Amino acid sequence: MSTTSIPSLREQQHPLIRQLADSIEAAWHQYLDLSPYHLPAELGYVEGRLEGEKLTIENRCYQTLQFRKMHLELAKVGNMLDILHCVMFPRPEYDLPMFGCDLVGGRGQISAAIADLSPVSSDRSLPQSYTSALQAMPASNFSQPRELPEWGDIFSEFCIFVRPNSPAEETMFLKHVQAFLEIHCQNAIASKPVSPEKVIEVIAGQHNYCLKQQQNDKTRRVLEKAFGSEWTNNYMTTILFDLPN
Ligand code: 18B
Repeated sequence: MSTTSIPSLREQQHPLIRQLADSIEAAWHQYLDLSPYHLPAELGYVEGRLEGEKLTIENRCYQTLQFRKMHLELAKVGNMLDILHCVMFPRPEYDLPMFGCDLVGGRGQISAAIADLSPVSSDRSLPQSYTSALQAMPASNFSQPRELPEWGDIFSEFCIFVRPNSPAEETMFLKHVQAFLEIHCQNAIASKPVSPEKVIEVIAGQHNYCLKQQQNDKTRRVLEKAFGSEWTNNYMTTILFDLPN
């Protein structure tokens, strides 16, 4: 697949965001057979103003046999805030967890780095193949772990949520996410469609995931200040965390 635009924002982002964006796309291209996913034209590239600073959003989206939508978003608020947001939404016919990742930084420091493979089954467990692969990963020890907000009960026991405080910790985070992606893509391409009963359970799990993510006030506040509440609500429910049918 060819890429249609030069990633202009990427070069201006914090190095960890740039490296992670590159490595997410590299894993997608390496393991998956990508088709384009068309966002509404006006939402592929968006500009607004936040406290006198320009807010720029750049979206990349693909789909595959197993994923209805794979979304990589880079956002930048002047020189204050750099953001990477990524979610892989499996098609509900496959019993696959949600890969999600968010990096938020400003003035040279990443303040929040989170990545997870989040369960969607009703007992909140991951498929066995994921659990064994994730348990076999070398442990990553970060000096500044962060506490999840209340809505964060969607995340798995393997979730990392940290403030990386050195280049070594940034690299450790990057490697950890690369391992998540490798495990996820390899499991996804080997997975088979599930029964109609299971599909219903997966849809319910994905709904819960999206509804909880929509409760992230920190995301909402940034977008609202630049684009207003109506635009933000629409963006959070149709682009960032749209529910599966
Ligand atoms: N998010 N994040 O994606 N968010 O989208 N994000 C923040 O240092 C944006 C996801 C998550 O402590 C912060 O505190 C904007 C996914 C969690 O209450 C800001 C966009 C996941 C927190 C933003 C965006 C996810 C968090 C505060 C759209 C996980 C902590 C930074 C481009 C898989 C929440 C800080 C808390 C924080 C902003 C998680 C500013 C605008 C996919 C748990």
